[in-house]
Amino acid sequence: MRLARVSCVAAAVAALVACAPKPAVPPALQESAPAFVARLNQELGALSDERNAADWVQSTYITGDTQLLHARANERYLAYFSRAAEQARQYEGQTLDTATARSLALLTLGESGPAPSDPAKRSELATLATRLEATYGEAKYCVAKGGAQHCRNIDELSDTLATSRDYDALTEAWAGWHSTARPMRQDYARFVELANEGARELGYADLGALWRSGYDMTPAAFDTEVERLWSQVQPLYAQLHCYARTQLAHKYGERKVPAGKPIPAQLFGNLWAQQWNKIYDDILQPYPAVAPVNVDKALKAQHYDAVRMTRSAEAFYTSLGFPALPQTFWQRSMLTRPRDREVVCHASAWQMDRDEDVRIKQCITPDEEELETIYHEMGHVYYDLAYRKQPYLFQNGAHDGFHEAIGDTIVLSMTPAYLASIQLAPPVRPSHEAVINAQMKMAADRIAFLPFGKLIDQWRWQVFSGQIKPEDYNKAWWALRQKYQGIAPPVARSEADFDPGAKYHIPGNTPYTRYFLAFILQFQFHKALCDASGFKGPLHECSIFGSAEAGKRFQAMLADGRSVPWPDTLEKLTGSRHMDAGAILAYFEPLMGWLQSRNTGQQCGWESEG
Ligand code: X8Z
Ligand code: ZN
Repeated sequence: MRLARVSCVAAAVAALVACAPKPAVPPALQESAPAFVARLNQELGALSDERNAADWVQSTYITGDTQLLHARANERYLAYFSRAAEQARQYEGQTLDTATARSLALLTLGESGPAPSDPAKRSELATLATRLEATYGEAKYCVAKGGAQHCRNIDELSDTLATSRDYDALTEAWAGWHSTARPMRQDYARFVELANEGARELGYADLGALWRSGYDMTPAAFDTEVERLWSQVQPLYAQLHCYARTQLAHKYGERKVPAGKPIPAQLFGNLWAQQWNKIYDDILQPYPAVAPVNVDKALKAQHYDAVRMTRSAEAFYTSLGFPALPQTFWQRSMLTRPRDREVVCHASAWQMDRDEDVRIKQCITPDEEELETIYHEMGHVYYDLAYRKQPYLFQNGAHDGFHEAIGDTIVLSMTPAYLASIQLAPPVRPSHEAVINAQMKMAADRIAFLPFGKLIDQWRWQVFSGQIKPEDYNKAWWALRQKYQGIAPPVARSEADFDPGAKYHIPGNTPYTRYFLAFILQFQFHKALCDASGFKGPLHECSIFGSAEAGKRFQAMLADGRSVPWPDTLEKLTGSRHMDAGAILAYFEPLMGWLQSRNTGQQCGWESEG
C-alpha cells in the first residue's frame, strides 16, 4: 500500500521498516476492533497529511532544511504505524466484519511502512532515504571547459540521448549521467541493511518479501505469476529487439552494433534504454513516407505550454464523465521546472489530504513523451479522487500495478484518429503501412519497456535477500540488463560505479514490478473499456474518448480503491480474475506478423550470461 498518498515517490516510505529489537507487546486494548480501525484511519491519516506536506516541500525545494523536516515527519508517521501494526495483532483470532478484518490485515501486512522501534536506527534510515532521493534530484554531470565548469542536469543529458546521433556524444552523456550515482553506493548498502532488519522484525525474510506480500498471494506464487507473464510477452520483445538491432546497425555500423550481441545501451534515445520512442522517427519507423505523426512538432507549432497540455489530459477524462479537476490542483501543482531552486523532476502525482487536494509534480516540456506522462499522472490523480470517500487504509489502488495502469490505459486511446481530432496530427488515411507505423511507435514504448520493468526488482529482490552482495551490485545489474533487455554498457564498468542508482526508483525506493504489471494490465483494461464503449474492430484502433459507458465502468472500478482483493476488482471490469498478456498480444498481432517476416534471415537473440 502506498504509505503517503503519493504515487511513485512515497514508496520510499513504504519500505522504511523497523530495525530494532522487538518491542514488548503493548497492553491489551480496551477498544473493539472496529473502533480501533476507525481511530487508526483518523490518526494515521492525519499523520500522513503532515508527512505529505513535508515530502512535497522537500521534493519541490531541495535544501538541507527541507530534507530534515521531511525525514522527521516521516519518522513520526513510521513510529505511529509500527505501534499500530503491533496492536493490530491483538485482534487475531476474533470474528470480525469483512472491512475491519481487511483493514487489520493491511496493517499487519506491514507494507504501509512499519516503523523502527529503535529511534536511532529509525532516524538513520529516514535520513538515508531522504538523502538518496535528494542526491538523485540534484545530480549534475560537470566537466571543465575553457577554465570553467560546464554542468548538465538530467533534462539536458536526456535531451542529448534523445536527439544526438553522434556515437561518442551519446556515450559521454550516458557515462556522465551514470557517474552521478557513484556517491549513492554506500548509502544504499546501509539502507538495505537497515530496511531488511526491520522487515525481519516484522516476520518477513527481507524487504523484497515484504514488498511481494502486497498482492493477495504468497511471494512465491507472485514470482511464478511474474515469470508466467514475462514468458507470454518475451517472444514479442525478442522480435522487436532483433529489428531494432538491424536498424541501429544501419545507422551506426556493424562494428558498433554487431549481430548476435547485446546492443550498446546509449543508442536507444533514453538514459536507461527503457523506452525507445525517441528513436522511432528516424531509426525505427518502418514506413517514414506514410502519414508521419509528429506530435512534438504540432505541440511546438501550436505553442502548447504546460498548463494547456495538462488541460488536454483533463479534457480526455472529463469526456468520460470524470469531474473537472479542483481549482487547487491548478494553484498547487508544479508543472514546470522552477528556475531558482533544485527539485525532484521525476513526474509524480500526489494526494495531500486524503481528499481533494490532488497535485502533479512534473517538469513539463512541449513534447509527446511529456504529454503522455501527463495523461499517466492524471490517471493517478483520478484514482485518488475516485476513492477519496474510502477510509484511509483503503485509499489506494487495488494493487500498485492498477494505480500505474489507469493513465496508461487512457494513453492507449490516444490513437492517430484521436490525435487528429484534437489537431495534433494530420487526418488519418487508413493503410497497412500506417497501421504498422502506429504499432511500431507504441511497441517502442510499451514492448521495449517490459524486460526493464521486470529486471529492476529482479535485481532488488536479490539485493534484499542477500543473493547479490554490495561488492557485486554493478556486475549483477549488468548481468540482468544483458539477460532481459539484450543491452550492454557503453563503456567498461566496475564496482566503483553504481548504475542502478542512476534510475530514479532505486534512490527513490519505489518498487518497480508495478510498472511491469501495469504494462500488461492496461491492455486488459483497454479491451474491457473498448467492449463497454461498443467498439467493434481491432483493439489498436479503439479510442474510448467521449464514451460515457466506458467512463462509468472505469469510475466504478476506481472507487473501490483497496477495499477488496484485486482479483475482485479486476473481475468487475474485465470478467477475469487473472492478469494476462492475451490482450497485449492481440493488440500487437499485426506488428508481430510484420516483425517475424522482416526479421527472417537475421541472426536474432544475443549471447547471455545466463
Ligand atoms: O515513474 C514513472 C511515472 C511516475 S509513476 C512517470 N514511470 C516509470 C519510469 O519512468 O521509469 C512510468 C513508466 C515507468
Ligand atoms: Zn505512475
